[in-house]
Amino acid sequence: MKSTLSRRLFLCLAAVSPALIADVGLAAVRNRLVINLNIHRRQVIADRRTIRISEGEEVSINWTTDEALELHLHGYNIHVVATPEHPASMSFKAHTVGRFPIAAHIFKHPILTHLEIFPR
Ligand SMILES: [Cu+2]
Repeated sequence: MKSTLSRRLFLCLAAVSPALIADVGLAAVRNRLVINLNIHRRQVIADRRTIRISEGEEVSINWTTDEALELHLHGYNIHVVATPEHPASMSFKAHTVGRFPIAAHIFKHPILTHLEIFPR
């Protein structure tokens, strides 16, 4: 289990820009899982459509986007507004297991990705 998390953190590190590596490094020391996601043309640019984490993890989902969007993590009911100039972050503890959509609050309410939180 622990090695899976380390691997995920490494993959995360490998995917981010140099400017963000310091943040991720700092976050790793504090035992926080940092997930960086980029939205381009209303789609998340990622190799997987679903984010999988474990119950109890401290998580930050950092968003960059090519247009201003209000983002909504359903279930946890976290809203943030991200713009091209101002990335946004959702930080929370994964206290509740389940599958939660993250959607953009624009016409048709498109689901960008799902967050799956598994029991420990
Ligand atoms: Cu919503």
